[in-house]
Amino acid sequence: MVRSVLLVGPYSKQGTYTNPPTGLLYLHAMLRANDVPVDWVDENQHDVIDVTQHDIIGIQMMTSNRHRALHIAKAAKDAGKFVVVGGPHPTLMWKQVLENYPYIDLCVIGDGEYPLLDIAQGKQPAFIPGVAWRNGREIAHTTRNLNWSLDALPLPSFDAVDFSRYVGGARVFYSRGCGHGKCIFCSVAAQWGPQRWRSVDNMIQEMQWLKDLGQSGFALYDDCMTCDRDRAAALFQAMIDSDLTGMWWCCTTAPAGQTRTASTRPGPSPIAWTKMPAATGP
Ligand code: B12
Ligand code: SF4
Repeated sequence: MVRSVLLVGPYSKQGTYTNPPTGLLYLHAMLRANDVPVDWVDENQHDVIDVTQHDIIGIQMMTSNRHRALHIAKAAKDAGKFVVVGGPHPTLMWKQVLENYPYIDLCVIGDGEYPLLDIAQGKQPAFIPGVAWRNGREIAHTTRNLNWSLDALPLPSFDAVDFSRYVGGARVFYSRGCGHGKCIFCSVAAQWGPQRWRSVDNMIQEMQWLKDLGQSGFALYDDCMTCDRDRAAALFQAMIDSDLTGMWWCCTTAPAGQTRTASTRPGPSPIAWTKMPAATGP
């Protein structure tokens, strides 16, 4: 039996620069494409969270917003719902989460699209890669399948976003993970595994669609955009060729040492500015 899902972005003090929550929109798109009834709310934009209308309440959880996420999870469980959490915190801390918070039924470990679809379609956790749950007194888990075919994912549901509520443009990802992955303070490698890329065509398709939706600015939020210099250059060139040269920016890293190459190409460059971590470890 298919169960309906409410996706929740809990309040997290974000400051004034805000983007639509791409992770939740990827989940939304996957469920929608498979005829699972789904809605999403973003508490950062003052949406009211009504946990009574759906069968499953799926909550995004970072370490920094976990207290708010736990509060919502408890309210959902009190309303008799099946409570799923995903995102960086449960990906890294699923055992601790399930041991301490009985009102959480299941944690998704890593990429959430396929596991959440399986849950909504009623599959038993033991047969779903990348989940942890309580099995009697034990905490059980399955190993995740790294999704290397990011192009196969439906594009995030940007058509379900009221962009006037956000200050920044759409948060777009060319890859998941970081090709450097060695900074001792950083959890990206543990969260995402090795860096996995989308194709240039798939990126351009998404950017073109966003442009059609009235969005000419993109926040390329990859953790290390220039860890693969050739791929980065190919995307920048395709953006120029496709006239997708509105305001955009990306993150990169000093160890890759490649930003200069990417940003000083001859001819018109769409680059606006890049961000680099101040400390990048060994
Ligand atoms: C955009 C971003 C931000 C934005 C928005 C944050 C937000 N609330 O979403 C801003 C700039 C505000 C921000 C701030 C901070 N951030 Co930040 N940020 C990111 C970044 C670069 C991208 C997030 C993203 O969109 N990813 C892409 C999408 C596709 O992935 P996703 O959202 O994680 O969703 C997928 C899965 O996680 C999962 N999933 C997610 N939610 C759910 C829910 C359910 C129900 C299910 C089933 C699955 C699921 O499925 C999704 C699809 O596969 C990540 C790094 C990264 N690459 O993920 C860091 C990251 C999330 N940030 C991090 C940190 C540490 C911070 C700060 C604490 C930094 C600081 N010192 O101030 C602050 C905290 C802000 C706050 N008070 O909450 C850490 C979090 C680590 C952790 N243990 O939680 C990350 C992982 C980076 C890192 N270096 O480790 N951040
Ligand atoms: S380069 Fe960035 S994403 Fe990669 S390991 Fe270092 S801090 Fe993390």
